[in-house]
Amino acid sequence: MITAETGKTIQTKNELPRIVFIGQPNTGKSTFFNRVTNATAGVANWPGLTVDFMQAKVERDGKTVEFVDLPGIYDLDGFTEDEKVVQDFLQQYNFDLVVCVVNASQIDRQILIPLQLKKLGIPSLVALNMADEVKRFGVKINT
Ligand SMILES: Nc1nc2c(ncn2[C@@H]2O[C@H](COP(=O)(O)OP(=O)(O)OP(=O)(O)O)[C@@H](O)[C@H]2O)c(=O)[nH]1
Ligand SMILES: [Mg+2]
Repeated sequence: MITAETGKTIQTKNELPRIVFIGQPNTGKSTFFNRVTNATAGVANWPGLTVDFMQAKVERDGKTVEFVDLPGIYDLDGFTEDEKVVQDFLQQYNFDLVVCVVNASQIDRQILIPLQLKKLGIPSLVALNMADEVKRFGVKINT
């Protein structure tokens, strides 16, 4: 069973393992995040950043992990406000894993961020979401 605990403050050194959700807008990051954290996440104000993020601590098998849901972006090197927020987050905070949520029916248009994460050497995995759409569109994925 997963239990989640809401917190208003964030530590800047991660004593807890921290997992961060990144990806293009509308790929299902927040849906995934809410599912993982039991939809009890709290909004936290991160010092040095202009927007609030969802964050939640999840306890499982006696271990606590912190999850953070970041805004959707198209390009880790981009110049929009949200892209700047994600860049600042990755530069200013410690994290242990980035989960890049991808709409699996649009991999050709969404592969940029996973490749950028790889190039930066950031520990990350790609979550192929929208499996129902993949099925509906008859897309075949060579994982
Ligand atoms: N068909 C389908 N829809 C999904 C799936 N996962 C999420 N959605 C829907 O996709 C829409 C966007 O989901 P969000 O979780 O808000 O996406 P997001 O990546 O957090 O979006 P931003 O915060 O704007 O970047 C919502 O309507 C979800 O219900 C999925 O696996 N299949
Ligand atoms: Mg979201």
